Amino acid sequence: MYNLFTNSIPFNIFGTALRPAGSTATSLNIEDPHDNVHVVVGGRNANTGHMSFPAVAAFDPVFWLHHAFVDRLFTVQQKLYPGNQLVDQVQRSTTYMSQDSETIGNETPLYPFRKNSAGDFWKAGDVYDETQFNYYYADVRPQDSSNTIRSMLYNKYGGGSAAARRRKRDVSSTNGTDAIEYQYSAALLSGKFMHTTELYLDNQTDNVIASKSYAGMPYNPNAPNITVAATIDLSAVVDQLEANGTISSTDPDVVLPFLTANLKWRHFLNNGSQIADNAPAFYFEIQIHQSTIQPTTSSDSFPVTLNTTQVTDLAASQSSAPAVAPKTGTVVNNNNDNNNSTNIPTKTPTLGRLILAGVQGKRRVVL
Ligand SMILES: [Cu+2]
Repeated sequence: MYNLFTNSIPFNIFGTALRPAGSTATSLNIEDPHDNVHVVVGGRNANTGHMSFPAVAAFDPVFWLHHAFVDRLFTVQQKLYPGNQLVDQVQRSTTYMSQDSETIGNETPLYPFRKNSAGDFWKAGDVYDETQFNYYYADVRPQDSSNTIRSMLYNKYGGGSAAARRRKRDVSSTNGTDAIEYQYSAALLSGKFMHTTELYLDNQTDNVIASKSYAGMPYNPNAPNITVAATIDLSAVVDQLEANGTISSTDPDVVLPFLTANLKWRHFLNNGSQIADNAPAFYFEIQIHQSTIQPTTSSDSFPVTLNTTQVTDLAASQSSAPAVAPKTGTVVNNNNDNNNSTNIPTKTPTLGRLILAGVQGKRRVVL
């Protein structure tokens, strides 16, 4: 969560998980944690409740709690990056609310939500200010400055965690000695179906080190191939590996080769079955990112990313055997990973995308 806000991300990337295959844009986006909660609450099997299924999720009262939280996150984003907001995007399929090829943006009516007795519909551009609806969030108040918001994020989302402190290293630089911090994450590109990806080391499938769940429609091999991005933070995993002696340090020259050689994954559909990386209409790409961070010196400022190294694409050499085959990655340096792409095509092929539409435009839609 902290990384999502400490990086300045163009809204059309921040606001959606949609990415074209092979995208070099950052995998950070607000739909990613949003999806996780749907499946964590609703379960990842077929008979475990409403929240995992977009078509009926809003029948679960916890849906409203969850989407109020997402709404709060948008308020945080607005406070930190004023003016970085919804831009026009082209719809790429027909849904209840939108037509294929329709341009959607701040002036698009938000069916079926009418705002007055004349029958006008709310539009995204109408609803950036939540106080007009007589509410605000206790830790993102109208009078709070961006400094106050940064402090709130630092205190609530781990800018000063013990794990982060352990990764700090003192390194000499041209200006003397600086403290730096290494962060590790897995950037995933995956199919936009309800599924869960589990990461584990070597072939220890009973020892899942991290997982990511996607809310969406049940897998359909005949559906359009749509790819979505997610990020799994691995910094705590790396710390644990160092603590138990599996790796000798958390330095990149130790960690990146280790993860490249040992990180494995598998995907489960909502019926409990496994799905291969290269199944029809599915897609999978995994990169390891290592960022060198200059930590904050005060809680109301953000850390600075000094550079990012990317091990790409671990899945390419083992696309048909997700659990067992060895794989290799190619190390590239990418010092400007967050701003490479600003024109992400929009697709809205399923009802699941209605929720995405709500995510893309603050308070545009709630289901
Ligand atoms: Cu949702």
